[in-house]
Amino acid sequence: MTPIDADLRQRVTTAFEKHFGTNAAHVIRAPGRVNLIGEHTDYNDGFVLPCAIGPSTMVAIGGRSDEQVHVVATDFGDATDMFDLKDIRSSEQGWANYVRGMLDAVQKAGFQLQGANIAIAGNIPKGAGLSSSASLEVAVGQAMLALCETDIDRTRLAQIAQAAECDFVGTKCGIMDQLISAQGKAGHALLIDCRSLGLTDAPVPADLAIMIVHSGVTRGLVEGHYNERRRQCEAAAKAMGVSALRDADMEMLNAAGLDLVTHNRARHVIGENRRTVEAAAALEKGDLQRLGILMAESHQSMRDDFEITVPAIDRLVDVLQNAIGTEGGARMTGGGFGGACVALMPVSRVSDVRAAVERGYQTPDGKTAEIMVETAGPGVSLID
Ligand code: GAF
Repeated sequence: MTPIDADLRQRVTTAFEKHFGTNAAHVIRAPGRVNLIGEHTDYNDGFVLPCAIGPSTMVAIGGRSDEQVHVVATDFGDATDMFDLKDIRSSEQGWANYVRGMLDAVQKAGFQLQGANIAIAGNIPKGAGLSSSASLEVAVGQAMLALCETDIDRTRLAQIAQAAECDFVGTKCGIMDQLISAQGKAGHALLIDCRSLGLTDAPVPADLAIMIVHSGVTRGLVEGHYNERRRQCEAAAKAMGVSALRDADMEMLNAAGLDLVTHNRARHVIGENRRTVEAAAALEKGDLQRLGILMAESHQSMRDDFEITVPAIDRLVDVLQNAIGTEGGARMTGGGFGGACVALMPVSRVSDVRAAVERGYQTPDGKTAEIMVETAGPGVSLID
């Protein structure tokens, strides 16, 4: 366990003991993720290339003799929640809906649950586009099933977590975030086929650094924009007579006569699927030049065709790309409208690139950006 994980474990178990007066039965860790390339392709049945990262959410859980669930969230000032497993409704506290939604979805998937006490602690920066919510869903689901001594296939767990987010929280997300949090593999990114849910290992070379830089623009209340993009993609697929944009190509798109905005949204997805599959091959070959070109094209497409970047993010990507040069690249990562950028480069270049970001980029409130250098880590696991 890393020292940071040990701190988080200490925080979550201490909160559990303080709040519930006993020791937890289990502690579960589910990681955040960074997507190397393949944005807004998952809900179009396409390809994504994420890896799990070090920052995570931990859940400590213990049983109760009734059918209630009592929750304490250390990252929200020890806010609490309480509900009955037989009657789960939406809460006014945003964070609580991920817990309620997940347990509702687990039950709807046919699993029998028991009452529980739950403490939550996380260290994934919120609003950074690094999947703090998916990791919470996966951790809560896995913790509850561990408490109930019930095994679950990890892909199934991810599907249930996705259903919780779509049906209970209301963001019509794809499967990427939940699946990589559940299935992540140390030292690897995963090329995920979001139609078959097939996972192909994409080893991350030991001398390749994964840098994540938070723009300081917090993603918040973006469900509306996100769901709108999804509707536009579905409309484009329908107009071309295919079940998802995964099955469309540029020839079909050019013949479809779509309005400009819908055309551009579809063009992003068609190009991004091709780039993602190519990037996985380039990563495997250690071809950093090609990776850099693909990442630059991906960013440009998110900026101009999918229109999900913001000016601060574009400036940050510019600084990163100039500092990195041709060996590696940078792009916005995640759903968009703020959050973080991902940059790939030889490990030997990290300190120069870090210095360039510190010199050349300020967050909108005038601060230095938070920079993380991550290695690809494992998916959800039982810590205790
Ligand atoms: C968010 C969603 F949750 C994912 O499913 C994915 O669509 C991503 O945005 C964009 O690639 O993280």
